[in-house]
Amino acid sequence: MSARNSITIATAGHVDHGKTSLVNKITGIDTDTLAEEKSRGLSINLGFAYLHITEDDIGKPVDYTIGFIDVPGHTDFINNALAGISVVDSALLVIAADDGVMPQTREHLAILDLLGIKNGAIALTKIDKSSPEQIDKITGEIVELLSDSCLKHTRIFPVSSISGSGVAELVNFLKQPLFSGPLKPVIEDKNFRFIIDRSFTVKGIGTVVTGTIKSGTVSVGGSLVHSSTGNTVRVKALRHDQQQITDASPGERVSMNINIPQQQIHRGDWLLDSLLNHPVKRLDVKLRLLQPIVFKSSTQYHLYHGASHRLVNIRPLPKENPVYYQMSLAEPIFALHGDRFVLRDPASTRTIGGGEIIDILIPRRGRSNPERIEILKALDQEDYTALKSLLESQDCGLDMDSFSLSRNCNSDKIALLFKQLEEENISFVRLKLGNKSLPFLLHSNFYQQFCDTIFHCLENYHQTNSNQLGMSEPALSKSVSFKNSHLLFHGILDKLIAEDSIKRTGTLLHLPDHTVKLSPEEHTFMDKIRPVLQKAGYLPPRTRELTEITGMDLRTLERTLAQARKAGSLVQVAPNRHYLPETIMQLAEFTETLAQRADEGFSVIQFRDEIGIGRNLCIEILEYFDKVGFTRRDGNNRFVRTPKENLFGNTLD
Ligand SMILES: Nc1nc2c(ncn2[C@@H]2O[C@H](COP(=O)(O)OP(=O)(O)OP(=O)(O)O)[C@@H](O)[C@H]2O)c(=O)[nH]1
Ligand SMILES: [Mg+2]
Repeated sequence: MSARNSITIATAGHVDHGKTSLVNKITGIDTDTLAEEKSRGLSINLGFAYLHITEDDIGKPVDYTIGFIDVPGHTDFINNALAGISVVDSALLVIAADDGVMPQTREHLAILDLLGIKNGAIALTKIDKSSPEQIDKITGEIVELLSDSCLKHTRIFPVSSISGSGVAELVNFLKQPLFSGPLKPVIEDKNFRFIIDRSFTVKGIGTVVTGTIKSGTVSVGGSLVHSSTGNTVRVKALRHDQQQITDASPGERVSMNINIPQQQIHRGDWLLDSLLNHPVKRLDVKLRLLQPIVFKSSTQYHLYHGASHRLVNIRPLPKENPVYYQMSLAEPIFALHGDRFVLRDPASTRTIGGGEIIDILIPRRGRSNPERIEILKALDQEDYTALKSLLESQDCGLDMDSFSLSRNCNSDKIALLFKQLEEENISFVRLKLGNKSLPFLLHSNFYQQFCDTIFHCLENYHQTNSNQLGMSEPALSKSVSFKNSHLLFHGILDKLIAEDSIKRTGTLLHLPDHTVKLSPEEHTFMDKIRPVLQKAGYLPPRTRELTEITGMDLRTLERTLAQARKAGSLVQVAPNRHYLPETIMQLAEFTETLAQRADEGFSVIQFRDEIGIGRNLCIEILEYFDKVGFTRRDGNNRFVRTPKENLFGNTLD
């Protein structure tokens, strides 16, 4: 990884207070590049400039850079200012000594505060135009202004961009963090996120985007997802200011040459690790309001997040004394837990508040019930404490796929979190649920409670139904009154089955030592019909035909069939059709293979054509599969819901 060390600082402050002039004095670069900026004498769009430091204080060669994002102060261009300030960790608040604290000084400071930007400095500009008394007076005003802000410990540097007085001291202060060791964490534990603030086309090169790396690392040749189109892009080249580089890390401002048309790219888009390609339209947030506001559910407010701007509806969670709020967006956003944002009023004339995103994976129901608020409180903590609180309080367990997406934890971070839990002797089980890639965690106390109720329920069932092999999964779930998701119940059963604590035979669940004794007549019956059914395969004889084969009268046959079903020896698919459990497994395997080839689902006709049995019997088989939860019907098509082993288990030995 690169030995470069860099910080990015955004300017802030009222119009005409000397932000652009100061950046120019420090870097030698005029960031007002637009003709309109020149003619009006003010900044409109964001400007970018770099100060490269090649020697440290004792003359040793170093590769350090201070990147500046110069923002416009005029209130008309606040959108641009927000896009610039939202992506940095440090700020340079510029206040002119002749003018003092003005409306956008206050507003920009409030924004820095809402975004939690604590690093930076205050430049008191135009001291060449001001008397010492005036400078003292304004310094006093500034100290007062900063006293309850995040910049209260920040130093004030009197400077003149005309004479250059005070500028060297300011630069010395700004570059200190670069000299005090690497700014980046030793291990990067987050996946890659890059906020695009500009894009253009370079002849012979193609599309170039510039922006700031919010987290993770990137290398030339890497592949990323472009947020608003979902397209995969390849990083053809990387630059840090003028310098070609091979990789880059968090906090760095870089430009990337990528292989998608420039017209598809807008300020505020992201380039992301594909794991983070998850647009959302609802966010649960912690909000700090500058003044009390009663949000009207029909009114839209302006949300600034990263370099993006969206309209949102806001409602408190709950209505009385809320700390948390839910924002609903018409256009999706790529936000994650911990991201900061700023809110402006419906007319976008003033900043009304801002805060932190708490959750992006919002349940459909119960957005403000007490249980949900408890979850939000747990989530509103650093990663390990949040994980631990949720694990200890939630009997519905913890989906680590969701946790790691929402909080951008990479696999190293997840491994570290698990290690921390183990070190603290927090006992939990890992369940494999559905197609999730990370385990689902359940605290051992809850797991044990669930297991005890399941064992208890099966014992009772076996006692009162000794002639039945066991219960189906839905029946068991109902009888233990399992209130959490079907997927979790299934995961717990899978674990119990894997540990041989319970058994699944056909579709029936039972304790391992529970078997059903067939009467001698039933044994003889099974011995007789098993080879017949094996030979018949997918097309078993109907009940009536079985009377002929067995020589039994219909009533006796039906009674015997019912007993064989309870014992798990036969499966009834339709009123007059019984299969051997192993044939059901073969049918399920056939269905799985068919479904794998048909992304859009498969029809009865396709099923019939491939399996080569009559349409009516096909419908009976598929309806049976629907009923037991193996397949799902949507119009004319069917899909497989779960791997066959999850439902049909071991066939009888
Ligand atoms: N005398 C004096 N004039 C200054 C100083 N700094 C800036 N100016 C002048 O103040 C005017 C505004 O300066 P800018 O640097 O464009 O101010 P800005 O804060 O970037 O303005 P916006 O980007 O539009 O918000 C220009 O005419 C500058 O020449 C200074 O230290 N001393
Ligand atoms: Mg300017």
